[in-house]
Amino acid sequence: TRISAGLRHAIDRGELAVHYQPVVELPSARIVAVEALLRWTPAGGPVPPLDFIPVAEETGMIVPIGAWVLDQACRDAKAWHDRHGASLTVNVSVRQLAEPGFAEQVLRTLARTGLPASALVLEITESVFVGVADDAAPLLAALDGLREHGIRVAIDDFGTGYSSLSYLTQLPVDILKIDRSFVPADPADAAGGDHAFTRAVLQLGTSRQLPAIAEGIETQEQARLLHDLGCRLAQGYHFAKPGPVAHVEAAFLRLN
Ligand code: G
Ligand code: G
Ligand code: MN
Ligand code: NA
Repeated sequence: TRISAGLRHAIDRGELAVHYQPVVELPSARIVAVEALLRWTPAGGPVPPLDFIPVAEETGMIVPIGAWVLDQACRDAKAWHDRHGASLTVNVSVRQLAEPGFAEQVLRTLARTGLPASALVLEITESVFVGVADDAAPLLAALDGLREHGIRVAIDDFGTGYSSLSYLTQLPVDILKIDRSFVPADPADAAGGDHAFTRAVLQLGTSRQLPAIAEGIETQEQARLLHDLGCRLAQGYHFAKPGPVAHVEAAFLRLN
């Protein structure tokens, strides 16, 4: 396809860029981390991640592209960690995690860029952890190896993958990212049954010391509701949209 053909040259042609979206603490809205989000702009104009990332995964191109993202993001985040103590979260596909030598690659990147392991969070989508019992074992082992070095693991899009809450207690994870579909659009609407799930996840997080990040916070009311429910970390357009390095620097000046 056109996408897979174009992706093969995307790195060499300098068409890839990493944007960043702040993760903030509630209620202060100070930035405590940034999420790296890949952008691809070939000659014809930008292609949305939801269009090209699945193709990159199917073709295996996500392996070199993911390595490029990690390197770029660690270099950019080094300064934010030095100046503000901010962490970096990077999305990792199961295809990358399954690659032999992935853990070594991550450790080499940290050594090269000077970002400490304690400042790196790898985001894995919840689907990696469900319904793949046998094939999952080596992936979970790879995650555990990284965690032994102090790298943290977050479950992304949590709540969309149908894993039971109790199953969570067996997974090698440090952070839950509550998918934005579970954040009530209008907190004043008492019919919003979404509360129950969010509340349960936050309670589980408290009992197991698993911090949660609420995604997709678009209004002050949502931020207040999540804080009232006991959520300490949030991300969303209400605080800052994803943007290039200069955009993040401005957000640090505005919020920290
Ligand atoms: O930035 P945006 O909302 O358009 O991202 C859409 C999806 O693309 C998100 O689910 C996100 O996890 C995924 N994504 C963004 N950047 C990367 C990346 O560098 N690697 C992988 N594997 N997924 C990414
Ligand atoms: O799957 P993942 O959580 O990695 O996807 C992150 C995506 O969510 C990014 O593409 C980003 O652009 C998008 N995003 C971030 N904040 C908001 C928000 O407040 N509202 C909506 N609708 N999307 C958001
Ligand atoms: Mn993510
Ligand atoms: Na998500």
